[in-house]
Amino acid sequence: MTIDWRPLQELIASHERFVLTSHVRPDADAIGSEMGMALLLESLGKTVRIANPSATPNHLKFLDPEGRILKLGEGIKPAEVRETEVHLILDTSSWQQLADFRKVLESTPARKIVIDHHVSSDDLGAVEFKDVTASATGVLVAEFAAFLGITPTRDMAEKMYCAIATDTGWFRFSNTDARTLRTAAWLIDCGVEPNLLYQQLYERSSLARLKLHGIVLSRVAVTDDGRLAHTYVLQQDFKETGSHPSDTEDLVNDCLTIEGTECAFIIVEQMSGQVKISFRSRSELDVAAVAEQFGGGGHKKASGAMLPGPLATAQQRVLQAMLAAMTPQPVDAPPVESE
Ligand SMILES: [Mn+2]
Repeated sequence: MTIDWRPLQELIASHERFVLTSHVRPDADAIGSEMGMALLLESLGKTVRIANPSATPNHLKFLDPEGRILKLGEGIKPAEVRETEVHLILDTSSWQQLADFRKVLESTPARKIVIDHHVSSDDLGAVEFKDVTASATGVLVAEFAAFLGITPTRDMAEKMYCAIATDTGWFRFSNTDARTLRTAAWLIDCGVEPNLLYQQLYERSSLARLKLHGIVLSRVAVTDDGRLAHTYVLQQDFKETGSHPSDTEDLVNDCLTIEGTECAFIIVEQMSGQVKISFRSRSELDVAAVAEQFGGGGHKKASGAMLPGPLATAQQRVLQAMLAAMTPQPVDAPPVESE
């Protein structure tokens, strides 16, 4: 699929002031695409502001060293956001994902544009530049630069590269295609040094986090012939290692690196005594349906729920629910007699 970028080129040529926005809990594709697009528009002499419904997470602040991305309601008021000619929405086309920005966007006099690669889609009243076959919004931003005949500066290219590299799990997810790698190669030609960005994105753990991972991974248990892996985190673990609840991210994914695993969950004890469960699946098992049994929800392959403690009781309940939801393992069927 190729996007016809001409209408966007014309829209940009005929307007001066732009606001860029992305989704709640922004990831590196959101932040990288916004920053890359902002630098691109500024190279064309445009005035650009960036405002999001959530603050930029600490680990992505290196993409915005000057702190120019503002949070709606904190760094920038809704009335100030509306003072623009064009409102450009990147990496989402869902009202839900825009949270508090919905009101602003519904009442803005500005022209609205969406650049996105997600399947889920609401009518935002925007001109859409959408390609669900693109691995990242960063790919689309880079392709737009190429369409304009602009060679990204190193700075611009780095933002786009981070967007693409993270949405493809550093080029290992199934969405990684030749187009992704061609775009990445072009950005490297523009000065990107991938190893430096990899360090920024993935090699800035604290010692406390690493020690927490050691403890929690040493507890991983498998059941049902290794198809289900699970582990848990106690409040005591945070105290002992000096780590934080956010340091438990990715641990459930690590459980799925064991050969033969189809699904996994992790239980994290909360200060309140409740427990938070994160579910993952890489099989047909729909873990959103399992999470819903406990009042939670999410996606088919990643979901979560909050249960009352104590941890051991919650663990038994969740284990039973997961085992019940998993399809029985195919056994060697006896030869069928023809009728
Ligand atoms: Mn994305």
